Amino acid sequence: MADTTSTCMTAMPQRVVLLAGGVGGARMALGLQAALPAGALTVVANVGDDERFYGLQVCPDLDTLLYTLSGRVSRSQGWGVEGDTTQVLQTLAGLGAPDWMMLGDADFALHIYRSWQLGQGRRLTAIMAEAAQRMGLGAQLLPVTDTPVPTEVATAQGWLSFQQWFVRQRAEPQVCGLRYRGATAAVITPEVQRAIAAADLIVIAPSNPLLSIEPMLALSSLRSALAASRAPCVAVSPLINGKAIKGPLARMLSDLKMSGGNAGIAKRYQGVIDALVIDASDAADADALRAQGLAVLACDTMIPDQARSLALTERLLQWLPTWRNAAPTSAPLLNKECA
Ligand code: FO1
Repeated sequence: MADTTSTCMTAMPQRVVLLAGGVGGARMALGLQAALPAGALTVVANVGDDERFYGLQVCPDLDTLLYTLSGRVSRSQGWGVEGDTTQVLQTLAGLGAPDWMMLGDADFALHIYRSWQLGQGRRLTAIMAEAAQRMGLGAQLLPVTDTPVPTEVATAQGWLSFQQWFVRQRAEPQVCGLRYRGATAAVITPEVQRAIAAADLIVIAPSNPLLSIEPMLALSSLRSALAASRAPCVAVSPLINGKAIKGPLARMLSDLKMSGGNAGIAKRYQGVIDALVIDASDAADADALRAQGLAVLACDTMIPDQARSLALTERLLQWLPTWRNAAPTSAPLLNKECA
């Protein structure tokens, strides 16, 4: 978090860390990758969504980032590989085996490769770095930790993994709790530690706070690294017109009786962020957020494609040097790991 009395960014940031989940995070990453100098962007990805399927390690957020930043992502889904075939899954289904998780053939290959490499004792960080290099990414892509920290959803049927709840059960069971299992013991990797220590800007993507960002912030070592950083930390709100555009966020917030709107987002990131970018449709929220000590930019935050993502990034980078009067917030965010 920045000492905003002394921070004045005048030049293009040279080392930017983006904390990101899946689809929303990947779109933000695309704009940053295009706008920043080569090698300036490090994306730190959530691994709470990871799932074992046929004994394979599936990492939806890391893979969505990998496919998006390498230009391979399915444009219609926002995840998976564009034009991928489904021979393997269809063959499994014909054998009466589970097919609830839609994995294309090329995607299967990545999971086979990753699981084989993990079985050889390699770290997830090293495997993803190699995949990113071979796929020609212009950014560094890091899992927040090499330790499994599965996000689990409490329902009337008991605790479900996130993918079991979201994909297999179509997000239908009512949510009565969330936990980030193992997060209190897990630590960020040395690569993430170094990237944050060297950063001159930290951005939190417009990803789902409960499912993408907080599973990472539940690692106390990430909070400590962010607190020790002198770089400004800016979150982009995932809300448009005060609501989540799509996905399970709105439903979860209401099931868990958590306050919504941008005030709710600011509260969730209290003590971590110095500034919040909100959509122009929510400009009326700006004064109340500023009164809490946040710097606020209201602009178009809808990023359906690379052009709009680049426009948002450029707007954000232009605005950064002007915000130094914002005072930092102080109270830490509570760890919401539930029993
Ligand atoms: N989302 C779905 O709605 N249905 C699926 O069958 C599905 C499979 C899947 C496989 C690999 C992958 O990387 C992502 C996949 N997703 C699927 C998306 C994923 O469930 C979510 O978008 C993220 O976990 C939320 O960040």
